[in-house]
Amino acid sequence: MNYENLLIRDNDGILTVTINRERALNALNSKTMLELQRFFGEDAPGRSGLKGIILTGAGDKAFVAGADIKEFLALDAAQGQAMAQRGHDIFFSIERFPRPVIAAVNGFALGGGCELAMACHLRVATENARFGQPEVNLGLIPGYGGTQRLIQYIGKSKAVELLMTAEMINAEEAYRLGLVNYVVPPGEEVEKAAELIRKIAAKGPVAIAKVIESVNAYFQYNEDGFAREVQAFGATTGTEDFREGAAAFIEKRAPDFKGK
Ligand code: CO8
Repeated sequence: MNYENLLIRDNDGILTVTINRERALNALNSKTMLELQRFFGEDAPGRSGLKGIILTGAGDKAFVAGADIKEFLALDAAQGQAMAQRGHDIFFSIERFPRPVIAAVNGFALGGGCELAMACHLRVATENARFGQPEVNLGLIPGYGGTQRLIQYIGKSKAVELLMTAEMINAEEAYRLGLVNYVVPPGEEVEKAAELIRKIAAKGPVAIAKVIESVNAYFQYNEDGFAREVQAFGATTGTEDFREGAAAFIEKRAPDFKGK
């Protein structure tokens, strides 16, 4: 398992996967997404003795601060839609993984980072963690399942508020809303996640896989909201507003949206 942006540590069948782009607050660039795809699609499934996986971010500031904004500046609508679809497929492979996958959220979990944490089965957050879907600040919408999974965890009312205002919430509020399972002091998040995996590893593995499969089935409605999100994300990627929002982020200024 050779990766550029993922650090993998095996501790007695518990794999800790650290997204390792600390200087960009672990933002998900395409290389990292490809590596997550390879890890969850090819390397992890065949691994014998695997008890579970912990996903975390390098450093003490961020879990993942989103998709890498600098990389998708020039995308048109079709490319944006394709990129969102690829991200959905990768995040589904996490959500459908038959062993427990736990996000150890050690700081900012924004945009694609919040979406990544939500694709995991459980979330342990540090007291300084912050969650949010700030895409509308950029003239975008979430493109990795955020409009669907945020509602699943915290309900429509609060989810719509967070999606429309782009407000961040702290770990305590995320716990109160049901977005995270545990809040721990910084530095204890990986051990807490490992403790949960050890507890689950003592149960029947087939039963655990079937719990995951059955719980996921609950959310398959007639209308495919995930497909709708992919199309809608593509539509926002092609806008002048998005170019302006992303340029404003990079130039560290407020955006001037024109509604086009
Ligand atoms: N992408 C790229 N670079 C980033 C990102 C990001 N998402 N977040 C932070 N960085 C970089 C900064 O540009 C900065 O780099 P540099 O030093 O070269 O300027 C470095 O990380 C440190 O960041 P800051 O200086 O901004 O650190 P602060 O402590 O001042 O602020 C924040 C921390 C609040 C987290 C701030 O960095 C921020 O607001 N980041 C952006 C958060 C965001 O908007 N995330 C959503 C991105 S969009 C998204 O995730 C869409 C998902 C779906 C994609 C679908 C397919 C394309």
